[in-house]
Amino acid sequence: MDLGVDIKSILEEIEKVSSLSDLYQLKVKYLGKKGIISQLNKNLKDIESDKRAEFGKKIHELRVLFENSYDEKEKALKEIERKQKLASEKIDITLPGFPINYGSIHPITKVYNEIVDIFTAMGFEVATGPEIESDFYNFEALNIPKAHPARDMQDTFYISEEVLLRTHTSPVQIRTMLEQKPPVKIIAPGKVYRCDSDVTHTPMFHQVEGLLVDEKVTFGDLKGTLTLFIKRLFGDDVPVRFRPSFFPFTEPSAEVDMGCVICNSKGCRVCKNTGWLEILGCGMVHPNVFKSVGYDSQKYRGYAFGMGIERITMLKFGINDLRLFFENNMKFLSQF
Ligand code: 2NL
Repeated sequence: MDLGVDIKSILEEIEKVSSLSDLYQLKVKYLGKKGIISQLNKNLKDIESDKRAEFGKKIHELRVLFENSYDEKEKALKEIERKQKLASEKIDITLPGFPINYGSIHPITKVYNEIVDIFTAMGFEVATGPEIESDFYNFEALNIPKAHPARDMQDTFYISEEVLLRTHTSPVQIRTMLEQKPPVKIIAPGKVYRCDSDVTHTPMFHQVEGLLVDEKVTFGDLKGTLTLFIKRLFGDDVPVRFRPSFFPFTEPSAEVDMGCVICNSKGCRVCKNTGWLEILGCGMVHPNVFKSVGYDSQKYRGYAFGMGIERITMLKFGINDLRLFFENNMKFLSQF
């Protein structure tokens, strides 16, 4: 009694399959509607009746054999597929992560904050004001006459004939004096603008100005305050000297030098072999400035000073190129 199929070769066929899709093809080939085993069942009715039961039993045995073999193979292939999937999705948690670049405080901001801290500890209040100013606050009220070179088109960014970008933070102090009576004790830190751009000048830079107005204020008070300030910023041992100078808004006026921190006063390129570095300008408030804000210059005296933060930062950290402050190079900035 023969079914006319080679069971051994069928089982071999299952065994040789290497993918699930090929295996499903085999299922169709044998068990599908028109499959070989299904076909045998259909032929059953043509078998002589005395042999039909035995024939049917054999077909059933064949089906069970096929199905068992099939199930086993399907299980094995699914396991292989699962392992391949797991291997391809494996994450090596021991690999180093992508580095995160942390930001840092800009050196200008650091020195700006340090200067503000020193003066607030001495009792100065921080005052701020607009960067877009009028000719009156930036020049007129500061005793800077119409023909003064500081008002030249080459130095000032004009928005219109009357409106400009402030060239110093002095207008903040003018506004403060117009708003309040003495005593006044303020510093005005912030951005200022000059139409100037080369290796040692940028169109925007930072300044801190200071103003103290009261009765009986002397040049000695100014000297003491600024000397203390410089020593707090650069160390107690740094020498400080005052030199006569000129500003339209102060009289008398002085420039303040400190011993060269680059060469320790021995003489170098930075201090041009003088052993001194200029870091501040200052003076006693000019009576014409008091007049333009309505202060009685018979009753009140004041001192004022101003400094550029970029220059002080360069001296403090030994930075020799102003442009480094504006390039946002992380390797440079993260050093501070
Ligand atoms: C410098 C010099 C200075 C002032 C700024 C000032 C302000 C008022 C009245 C009088 Cl409201 N003076 N400011 C005074 C002297 C010098 O700055 O070299 N700045 C970078």
